[in-house]
Amino acid sequence: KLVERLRDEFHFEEKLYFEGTSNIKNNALIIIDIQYDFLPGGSLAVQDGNKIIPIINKIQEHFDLIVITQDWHPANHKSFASSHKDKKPYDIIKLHGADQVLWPVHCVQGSRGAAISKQLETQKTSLIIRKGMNTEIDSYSGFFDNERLNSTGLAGFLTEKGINKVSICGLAADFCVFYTAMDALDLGFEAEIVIDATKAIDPDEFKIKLEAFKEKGGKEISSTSFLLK
Ligand code: VGL
Ligand code: ZN
Repeated sequence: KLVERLRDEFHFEEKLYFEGTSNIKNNALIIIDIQYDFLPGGSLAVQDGNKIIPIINKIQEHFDLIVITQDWHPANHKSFASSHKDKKPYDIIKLHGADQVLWPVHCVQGSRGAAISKQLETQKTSLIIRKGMNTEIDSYSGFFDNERLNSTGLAGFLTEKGINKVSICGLAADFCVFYTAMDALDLGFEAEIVIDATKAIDPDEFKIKLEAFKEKGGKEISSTSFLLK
């Protein structure tokens, strides 16, 4: 597993990083794409997306390490319907051999829609990972682009910080949250989705994907279980 390999490569002292620390110290919070375009009024708004922000703000105090992701596309990104002739949002095309949902233009680099919501508390955030910059390839996961050609460096960062478990929340549950969570498991992290701190574009689709995540060893957790700690 990558985590183990990185541990070896960085010569981590298991003692220093893993022993005697509370579980939560080894547990990072990954907040996915709380950007205006995914919030009510945005171009790819997730219904009630704004309602999870206070919950995300509340659980942050239970984590020592917090990472945010930010969808960050060039204006001519191939995941946009507008980049293809005679296509409309939510059509599905083949892009480099793989199915690609075409989206409305969203999270264009430097635009207001791409900005992280001011309602999200970010004082405790150590790292903002940007993704989706390659015009040709979409990037739902915070770890890799959809073709796994490029890593964002997030796995190495987390591993160097002694993280072995990630809790994932944010938008959208059925895309960026789900694929980040699946990649976390693939990379050897324990992973859980904070179920009341995420909202889906298509809740039915998310139900199916959540089952696949749990089948793979992922967990579903409620924010209330942190608040009880
Ligand atoms: C997302 C679709 C396109 C997400 C990003 O954040 O879930 N979904 N780009
Ligand atoms: Zn996107």
